[in-house]
Amino acid sequence: MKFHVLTLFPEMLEHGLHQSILGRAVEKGQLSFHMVNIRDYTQDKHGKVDDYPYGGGAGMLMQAQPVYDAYQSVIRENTDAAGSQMVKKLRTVYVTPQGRTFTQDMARELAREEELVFLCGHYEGIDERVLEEIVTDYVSIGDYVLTGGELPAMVMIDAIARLVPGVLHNEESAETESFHRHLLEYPQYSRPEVWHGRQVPEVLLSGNHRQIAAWRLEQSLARTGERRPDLYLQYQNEQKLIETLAKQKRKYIHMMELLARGRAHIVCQNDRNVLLQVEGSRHYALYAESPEAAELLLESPGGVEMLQQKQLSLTVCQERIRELLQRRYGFETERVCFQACYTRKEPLRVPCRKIRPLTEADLSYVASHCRGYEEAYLRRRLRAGALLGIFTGTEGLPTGFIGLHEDGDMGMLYVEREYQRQGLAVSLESWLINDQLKRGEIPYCQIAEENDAVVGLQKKLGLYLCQEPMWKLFLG
Ligand code: 4GO
Repeated sequence: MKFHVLTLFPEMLEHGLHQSILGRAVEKGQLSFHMVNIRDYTQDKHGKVDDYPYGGGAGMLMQAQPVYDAYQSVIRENTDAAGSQMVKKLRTVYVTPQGRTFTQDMARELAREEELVFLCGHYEGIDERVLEEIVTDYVSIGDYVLTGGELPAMVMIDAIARLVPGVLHNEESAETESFHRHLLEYPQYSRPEVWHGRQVPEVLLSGNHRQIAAWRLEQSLARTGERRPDLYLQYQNEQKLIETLAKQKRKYIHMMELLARGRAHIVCQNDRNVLLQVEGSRHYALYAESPEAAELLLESPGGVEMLQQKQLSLTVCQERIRELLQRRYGFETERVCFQACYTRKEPLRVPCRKIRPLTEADLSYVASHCRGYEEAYLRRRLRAGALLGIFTGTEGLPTGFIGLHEDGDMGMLYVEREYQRQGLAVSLESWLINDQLKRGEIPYCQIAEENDAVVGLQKKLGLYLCQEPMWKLFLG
């Protein structure tokens, strides 16, 4: 991932961002930082970049022209070598106390971009006109005023960069780490076993992983209740929703898992009716106990905001609600699926174990056998280590693959024609199921109506097929 930073003080970021974990990621080529000194773009012969504000008032403002030209240098560098006029639109973040407050969810969303531009103001700020032309996102790190945007830009870049696959050392990608949202981390201890007369909690020395996990959850709950009662209430609310959905597990497995895995947040809710948004995407899921309740939800602020979006997808699991959404809001049915979930705890036997994650180097192979998905999407999934290949051929090429979608369902299953009927699909899916079980997740998939072969495979592996359909609706 590449970060461009427009600033009057490039050294401030240059130094800070090349240390420790981020510095190592730069060396490994996973991140790159490109600082642009706005002063290099002034047309003033004394190097001046600021001037007095019209209408009077304290301090100086950064002028539009140098900021604009610095921005253009980044955008132009992005056009291809042939000098094509196609200018890539990059998300451009202006760090300002007037922005939306930066959160972990926002960091996740921004981490999906391949390139980002940060604009740092100084003095009293920047001429409004250039902001109107180049800024896509106004973001703040909190309700306080600083002398410049450099520190907040570094804060955001750090939070975003650590989510880029491969930047953190641990094998588990940030996406698959099983951390419960809305809960603070449990306390941790390292050597020595006794320090200042304080013992490391006994259970952590026991080697009993189940007990350790239970103790840590208990600690997280107690700590969150004590230190962040606001988060604790959110957590309790989500747990209640999960319990409601669990009463119709086969039907609402996707919503349960999205919540349980921390992959979605609640857009709006009244009582047990809820609209979820898959983190950092335009995918939504609706649970409502009646068409009236669905309507009430979509007429509430979060719902209205969703309806104003373009190109959104929404899953519903009730015919009458689908009809209402079609009639009242103009939703169209994109496809009908049947969900299947693996609700047992026992891992499956994997007959062939020649399986390993695919990498970005396999992009063209995957893309050629995975029609209907954008290349950028497949690249992101590959980077996240979410695609598994099976290698039973002779040439070191995969003979099939399977993947985990961004919103949590298994899919993208493919086996080369001449390797079919040898149990490769069974091995791939069993492996992926076991992987999810280790993280305490319930594996599930969404099968298109007509796909008998895939339905057969799910039954064979012991997944329960939901008899009622799910509709993926689309609003253009
Ligand atoms: C961002 C920028 C605070 C934040 C800033 C923040 N202060 N809370 N100061 O994220 C324009 C000139 C804004 C100085 C800058």
